[in-house]
Amino acid sequence: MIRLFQTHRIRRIDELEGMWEFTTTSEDVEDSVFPTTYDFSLPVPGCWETHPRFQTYRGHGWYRRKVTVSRSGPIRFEFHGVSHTADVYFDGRLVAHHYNAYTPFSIVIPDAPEGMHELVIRVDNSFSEASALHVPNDYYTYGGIIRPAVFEEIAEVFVERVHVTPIYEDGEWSGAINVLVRNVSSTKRVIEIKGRLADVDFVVGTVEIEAESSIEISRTLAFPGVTPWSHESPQLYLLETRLYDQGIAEPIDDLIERVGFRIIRTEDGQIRLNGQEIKLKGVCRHEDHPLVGAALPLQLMVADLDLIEDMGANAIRTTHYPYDQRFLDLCDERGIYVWEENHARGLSLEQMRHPLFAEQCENCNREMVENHYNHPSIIIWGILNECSSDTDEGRVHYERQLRQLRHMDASRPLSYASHHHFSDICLDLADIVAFNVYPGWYVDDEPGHLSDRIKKWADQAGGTDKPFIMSEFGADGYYGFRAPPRVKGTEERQADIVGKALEHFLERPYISGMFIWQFCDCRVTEGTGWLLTRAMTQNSKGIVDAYRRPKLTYETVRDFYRKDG
Ligand code: ADA
Repeated sequence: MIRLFQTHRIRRIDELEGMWEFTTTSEDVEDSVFPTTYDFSLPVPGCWETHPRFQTYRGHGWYRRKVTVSRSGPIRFEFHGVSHTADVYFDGRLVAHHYNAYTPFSIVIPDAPEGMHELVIRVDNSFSEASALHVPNDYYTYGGIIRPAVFEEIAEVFVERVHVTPIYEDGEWSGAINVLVRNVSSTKRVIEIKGRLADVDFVVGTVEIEAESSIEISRTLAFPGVTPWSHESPQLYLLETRLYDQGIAEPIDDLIERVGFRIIRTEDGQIRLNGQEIKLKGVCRHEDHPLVGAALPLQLMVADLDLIEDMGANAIRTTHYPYDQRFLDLCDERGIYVWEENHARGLSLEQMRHPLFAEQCENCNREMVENHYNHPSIIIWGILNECSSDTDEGRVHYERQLRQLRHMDASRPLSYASHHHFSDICLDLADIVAFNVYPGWYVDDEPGHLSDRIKKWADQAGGTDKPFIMSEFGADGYYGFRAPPRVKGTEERQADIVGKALEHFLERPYISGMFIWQFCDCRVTEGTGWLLTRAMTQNSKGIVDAYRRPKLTYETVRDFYRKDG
């Protein structure tokens, strides 16, 4: 399942879920040499670490399967996450190269002959020279086709993407609809796009589209009487778009999206949804589970959200990468507010100087916004967690990436989580000021005082009148380790630290939101240095452990989040 609703009624699609053949090759083997035998069979979606032979394997993994084209013509593949580099071969020909585990990509083959074809994907999760964002880190970069993939038989002209931007003016809702149409044929075509949303039928437009090109068609329409989307009432509407080729009565292609009508703004130091101030009571989370790695099935996503909601939280920060769209669909349905961020955690200035850093970040930003634009749950785009926002050279990257995001989406506030409490120089660039703080864990400060001091400093460092968020705070707690002296690492001490922070943060009116680090324990990359030698090779600051068993902190969070309105 790629989404929680049907995305096409006309286009023929086949999910590529199931067992694929699998093998590995050493990195010294030349790129052009294909494996001759595939001795294993692995599930897709899935991570190869779930197989006993590959629990710590890092390198090249080859996936192979057959696809059947029912008629000669254009076909399309959509991969929602291959970790972390993919080379896709169709009948032995390289048709795509993609970097980044956490963003979707698609491939069109304009002239696939009818019959059976071979699809091979060489996946690479090694920390090579070519990787600026996937580096040994405080989470694990798994290997495999970790998110769903689909195979589609498309028309020569098809709907590539639809974006809807909700507008609220003079007490009325409308929506700016933008449709991207692509012509993969060798002739110019005239097409018409029609749609239906919230019981309104409409024509988006009729256009001429050149051979082998794309075109955008836009129209703003009124949608009277829609119920706005909010946490309390997460009302969603299906948007059906149909594409008509000139002279043909029946539509030749379609795309169904889901939208919610809501406006998210920052004003007077507050985050406002549909004009009302909201407070984010959230958790940070990694997509990770010992049994499935980063390839969480729907059941586990639902179970995570059930626990998160049970604690009284209303928000999630997708640390530290864009999420699986099924999870975002669930957040849309449940009215969970989402801070979604690009993929970059704790990169030093040295690491930001990697020659591919800017390009890989910009691709990640673009793929994140293009694919996740319609989710009403996403209320903040974030970038570059704990990177070098305290240097002039780092600022160039923050400025460029925030400009890129603003250009692609002017409807959402932007932020980044900083750990440079008294030396950050990029606060003026963001709409929301956000700091990761660890009072009681990495520093001894009392949480309220620390927060007040940072706020005071941020106000004169470019952050004045902007909402202020505590984007991380927490402490290690090893599941089952309980001891009367409440030493660091016990469940008791973790609950004390998180409880004290919540007590102080929740009572401060200037704090618009908070995200506890973190929802569940997660695997980290093994290495040297304090970060990569964490006990049990995991980050143990979860409120629940890696298997989702609640620690003492769970009750503490539940008490505070539920008590607070
Ligand atoms: C940072 C970082 C997290 C995690 C955390 C910790 O704030 O953003 O990814 O590493 O510290 O546990 O130390």
